[in-house]
Amino acid sequence: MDTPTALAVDLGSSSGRIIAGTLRDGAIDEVEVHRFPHEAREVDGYLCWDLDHIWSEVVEGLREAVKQFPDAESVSVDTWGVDFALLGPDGRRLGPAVAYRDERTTRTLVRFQERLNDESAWAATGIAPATINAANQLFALIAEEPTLAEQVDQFLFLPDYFTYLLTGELVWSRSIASTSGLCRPGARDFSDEVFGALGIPRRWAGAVTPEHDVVGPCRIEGLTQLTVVRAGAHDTACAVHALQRDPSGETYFLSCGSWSVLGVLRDDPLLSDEARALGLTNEARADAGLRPLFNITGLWILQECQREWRAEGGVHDIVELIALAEDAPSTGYHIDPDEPQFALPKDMPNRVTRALAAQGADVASFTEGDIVRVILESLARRYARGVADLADLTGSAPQQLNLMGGGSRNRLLCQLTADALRVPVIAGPAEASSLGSLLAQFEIMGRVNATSRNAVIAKSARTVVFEPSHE
Ligand code: LRH
Repeated sequence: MDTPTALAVDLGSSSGRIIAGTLRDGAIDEVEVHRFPHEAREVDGYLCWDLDHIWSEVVEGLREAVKQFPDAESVSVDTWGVDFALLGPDGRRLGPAVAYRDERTTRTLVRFQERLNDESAWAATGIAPATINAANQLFALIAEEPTLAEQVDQFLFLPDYFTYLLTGELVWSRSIASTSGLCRPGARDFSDEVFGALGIPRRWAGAVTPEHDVVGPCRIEGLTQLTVVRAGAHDTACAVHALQRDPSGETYFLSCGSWSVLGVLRDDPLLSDEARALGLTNEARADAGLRPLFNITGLWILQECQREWRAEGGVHDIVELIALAEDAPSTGYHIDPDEPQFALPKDMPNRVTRALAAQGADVASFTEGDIVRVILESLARRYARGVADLADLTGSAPQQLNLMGGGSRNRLLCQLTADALRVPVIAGPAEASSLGSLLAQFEIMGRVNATSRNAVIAKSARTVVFEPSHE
């Protein structure tokens, strides 16, 4: 087959995509075969993912993909970080899959910290302590639902859960495990110390294993021609795989979706007290090496405003909102996206205007365009601070910033970021996770040599350069 095709199942926290990629003349041509929205909903007092719905959309999308691309040979699943499914002794899923924004981990935080305080958690894992971490979620599960916990045989991180449904194989993939707060620094294995301190049975998980391998044949009817591989289980790890290395120095990246994941490529974790105090977290790449980064509440703030404005019948289309924000002069007021209230669902326009009013802004006159500008300027300022912090920690400032993911389509955000950083922003690819997944799949299947990665990315990724403006 001269033009092999691979399929990426790329699951984000608000939509899922099945993308077919065909390798032709050293470039990957992507076709979005299926896209579906999904969201966490409240079930019995917990905010939960509808994994059955997601799974049925994945199977439907893959069936459509093999119909359109009958020669498709491989598939890999990536998802957002930190969430997991529970399995009982019969291998079936137990209970709902609670979402990381659920507040159960806030209720159990004091008890968590009595067993593992922030300093010890950081020293044991190199991961920034956060209530969303799988470690916190498993602790909350045991604390709040002991009867359910007693029935648990194993937990699987979400991409590994879908890989299990596709193949019947149980795996704990390094890139996704690295987001959990359960691994030793560098994420080559789980930390027995952390499991022990939190009272999480160590038998609930197997060994962490490196990705970029073949898992096995797909066992789902109609899809048995596909070889299931692990290109990268964590969506951000896939996005980072689609990154062209910066020949002039450190490669800095900003993966821009609901989260703004701002980091740098390294071989070793950054574990200083300074890194801890700044909230750095050392996550793993899918091939090898690490990506020390800051997980910043990102376009979620804007998405939640859009949701609210849509419900109220206001302007909510993203293209229209960006155009309004471009025309609106700066208000001079900003929010701090790190404030925990901006990571919560609901009531976002009020949260933003309340924070601005507290600084003295006359928010009564603020339009949607003003609020969008405030949010985007605030994010750009936060990125500039994060880049400066990373430069201090690594001793090397970036010559440019690769801004990938959906946010790369937001030209105002790209321009404001270039202005705030005073370096060019290379915006794109927008579908970075799927490109990274497809590229890695071709490497795993022997279709692309790792040494020609940069060349394939250069030919495949659509990018636009934003130069800092001179004012
Ligand atoms: C982005 C992301 C991010 C975090 C979050 C929970 O989709 O994967 O890297 O881990 O989800």
